[in-house]
Amino acid sequence: MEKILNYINGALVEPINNAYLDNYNPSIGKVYNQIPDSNEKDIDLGYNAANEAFSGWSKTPKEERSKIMMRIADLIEENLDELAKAESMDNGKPVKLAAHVDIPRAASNMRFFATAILHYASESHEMDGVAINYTLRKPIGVVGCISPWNLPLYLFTWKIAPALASGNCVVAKPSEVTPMTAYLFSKLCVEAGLPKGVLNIIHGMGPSVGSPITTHPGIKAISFTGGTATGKAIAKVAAPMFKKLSLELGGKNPNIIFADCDFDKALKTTMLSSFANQGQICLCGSRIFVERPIYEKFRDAFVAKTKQLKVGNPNDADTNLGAIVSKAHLEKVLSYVQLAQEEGGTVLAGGNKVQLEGELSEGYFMEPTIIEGLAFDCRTNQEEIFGPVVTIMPFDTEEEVVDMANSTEYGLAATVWTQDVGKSTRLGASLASGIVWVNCWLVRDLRTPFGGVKNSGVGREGGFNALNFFTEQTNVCIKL
Ligand code: TXE
Repeated sequence: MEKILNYINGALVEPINNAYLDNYNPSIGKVYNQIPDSNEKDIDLGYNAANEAFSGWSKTPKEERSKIMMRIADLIEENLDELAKAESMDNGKPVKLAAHVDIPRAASNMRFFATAILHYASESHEMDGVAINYTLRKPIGVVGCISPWNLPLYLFTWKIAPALASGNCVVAKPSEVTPMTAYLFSKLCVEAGLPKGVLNIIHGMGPSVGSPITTHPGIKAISFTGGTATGKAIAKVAAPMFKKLSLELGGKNPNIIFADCDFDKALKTTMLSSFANQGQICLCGSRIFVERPIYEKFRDAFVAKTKQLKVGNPNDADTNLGAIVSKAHLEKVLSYVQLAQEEGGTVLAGGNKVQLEGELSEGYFMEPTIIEGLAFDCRTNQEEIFGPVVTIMPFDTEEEVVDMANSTEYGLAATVWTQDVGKSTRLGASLASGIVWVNCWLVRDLRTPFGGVKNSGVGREGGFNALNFFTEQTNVCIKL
């Protein structure tokens, strides 16, 4: 059985303890390769390699760093088919989605930060003939990047690219649930000539690999995307060590549909914002609020379209939903359907595990699910489910829907459908959310601030925000 390897000091290596974990293909429900079960000793090796490489990499001219990153981006594109198939096999998502979204975005992440660093400038403050201040922005040193399973290579590169571009060396941990594309990526880094030690990718579990990254005294900044509970645990250990922290956590996003919307566009995009990637995107709109005059019309059209979605083989071009990422996660998502019914909800579509045939008979498939009749403040409407399950509710006034939308502990993304500019600007201001999309969803300009408020996270990624995060400032004041 194929073994995934760690990438430390420029080489692909076995974990020190030679222990491995099983890696499942969620579409067939079977182990298909093995992943290093690394521990703090491998983190020490990775850290030492990164620390050694730092002086060279941080002094490498930006243009040179940029060129190497651009070569990695080219290699991602040249290997798009292989990467997309690997992502699908590891995560369960349709190959088509990985080929159109995940892998192209990984290349864009590398290219975006490879060029952003060339345009990165810092401030100067002149004091009326007294002195002039200028701000130097220096790389931090060795930084840690920890990423989740839902958009594996996409989110992994979203962190690594700005860290490397700004001259840091990295110890990175992909999710143990979806390690494959990070492994293939490490091979591309070797091929592209990334100097040894600049990036170290170490595989394994959260407690044995993620935790030693967050507690390592030499790793001065942590960029993390994942669950809110894990984010809380990381903040607890990293804050007293005065580490810089960027936390991208969960969401329970409202999708607000006013009666004056472009109905067809709202419906078409709601299909995606509800069920893309089996609903396993932290930006998915899982609470749908529809203004009462169009509630029944929208609900019926949405239910009819959802029933037509194909849950099936991720390799088929006409598959809309592939497998849920793991057995444990499928069980968690199904338990929320049960909870919703206990809380008085009615399942309008889906609600069940899907039993496919042949090779896929043991896979973790689930119907896209719509639930009606729940109070906005019940558990189903407050807790992150992170699967193909949405709730739908009517509303009467703008004030009421803003209150319901803002009622959760999360505040990552919101979507608003209206033709009224005044209403959209009012909601843009009053929704407690890091991102508000009006008449669209998941339209991403990589320069914009990305992140959430409340328990959805701390800090912002994207554009110069990410370069600011991965640099330390020194103000130099010169007396005139
Ligand atoms: O996340 P975890 P999981 C949410 C979603 C999902 C839940 C759990 O609700 O159901 O999180 O998913 C590493 N110190 N999101 O289990 O556990 C872990 O190995 C350091 C939202 O995947 O947070 C993995 O690499 N690291 C989300 C990463 O943290 C630790 C996307 C994320 O794992 C660690 C995915 C520790 N103590 C899930 N424990 C989003 N916002 O995009 C675990 N890890």
